[in-house]
Amino acid sequence: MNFKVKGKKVLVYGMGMSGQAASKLLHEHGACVSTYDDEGKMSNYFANEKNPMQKEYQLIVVSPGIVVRGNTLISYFIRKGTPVVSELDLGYIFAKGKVVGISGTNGKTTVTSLVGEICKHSGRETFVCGNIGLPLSTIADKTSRHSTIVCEVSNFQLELSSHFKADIACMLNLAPDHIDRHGSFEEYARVKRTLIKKRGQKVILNYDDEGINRWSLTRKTTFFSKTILNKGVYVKNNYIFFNKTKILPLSEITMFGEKNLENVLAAVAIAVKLKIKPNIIREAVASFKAPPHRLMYLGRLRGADVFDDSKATNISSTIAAISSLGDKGLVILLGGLNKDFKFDEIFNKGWNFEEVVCFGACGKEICECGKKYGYNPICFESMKDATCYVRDKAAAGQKILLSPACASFDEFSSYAVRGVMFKEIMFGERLQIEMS
Ligand code: UMA
Repeated sequence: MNFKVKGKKVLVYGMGMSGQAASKLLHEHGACVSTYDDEGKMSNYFANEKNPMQKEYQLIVVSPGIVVRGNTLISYFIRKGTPVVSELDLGYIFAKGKVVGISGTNGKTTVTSLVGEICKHSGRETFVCGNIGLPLSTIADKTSRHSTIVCEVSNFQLELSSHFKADIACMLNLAPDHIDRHGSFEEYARVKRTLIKKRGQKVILNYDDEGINRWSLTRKTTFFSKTILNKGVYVKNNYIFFNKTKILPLSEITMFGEKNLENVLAAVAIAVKLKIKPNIIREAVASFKAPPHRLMYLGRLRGADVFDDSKATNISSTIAAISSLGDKGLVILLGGLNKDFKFDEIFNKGWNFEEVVCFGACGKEICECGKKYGYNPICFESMKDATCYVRDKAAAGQKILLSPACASFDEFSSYAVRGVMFKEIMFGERLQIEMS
């Protein structure tokens, strides 16, 4: 791609992981880098601007966490005609090799990790990056034309990306999320769809997801499904098939729940499109363990089974967890920071929860919603208080599930910290008490 940065004045906006990686990459390619961060976070290596709108730049690189809609700095430079690209675009421009882009509302990290493991197992030079926690710009210069880059792609990253083109683009599912950022579900879906709209891509779509199964744009689309298809990746007689070829039996999948079956099917579809042999796929899937905080079984407390699904930060993810475990004996913990959701879908299915326990910034809102449908939720200020309550009442036959349907940022720095705290309260403190 003809994209020269040498000698150009470039402003990198946002000094988190992405901005730091982008600055370094640009500097290594001869750009004159300046940085800017709304929170005043500084770069130790480059000029930190105070008033970037008073300067001239030839390129602006934007971090994914920066909300584009209504951003004064971004609109100022776009109006001026200065090219504005995302960090994902920048990394892509300098990366070499085959790019796999994986997006969707839920399951992105699991599928990205699994595809990465399958690729590594096949002996390929593999880079796993993107929203999973490693900016594409960090690894771009390490790649070669033989590399396979497996990139988890978020909507935040896609929003300003016009260059990024995945050779294999996979969309897992679509459900309302991040409406607070995008303004509407339609806009969220439009941004997601840009991943699969580039020419000459191999596209992989979830046949079972009504939100996206009509997104098929080319004959090159491969579908995956939990039910039988004529072709593509599908389940028949407890086996995963690709067209007529048996790939692996479901019994060899170590991950739990329907959603994880979908995740495996997506990963298998990507792997077959990468021309990886069935026996390699089978071995890698059988030895794969899901990343933490995704409907993760933590253990048993006084006969109650305890599950950490802290990664469920939207309604569809929570519903998938409830469907996987079943409502019988289910004690569900819901709450945190609302991302502009209504919670009716959790309560309007007639599920017979054993108890609904709400917490955090939107705990009361969830409680009120539950009451409309005849439930009697109990509400706590904090996740800690809610968890102590369920821990102290844990009893045989219960399934205790943290699947909050909300972001964690009202109380925690991430869903992972929330999940760790949940486990510590459920098990750690009890062990300490028993030992003292
Ligand atoms: N900042 C501003 N102005 C703003 C917002 C932020 O200047 O309006 C500054 C902050 O002060 C901070 C920096 O930008 O210094 C943070 O940048 P960032 O929010 O883009 O975060 P990074 O550290 O670069 O991490 C990003 C992704 N974060 C977000 O999309 C919010 C990480 O995904 C990703 O792992 C990383 O790049 C590597 O690619 C996290 C995430 O929460 C895990 N993603 C969302 C999700 O999964 O739901 C999309």
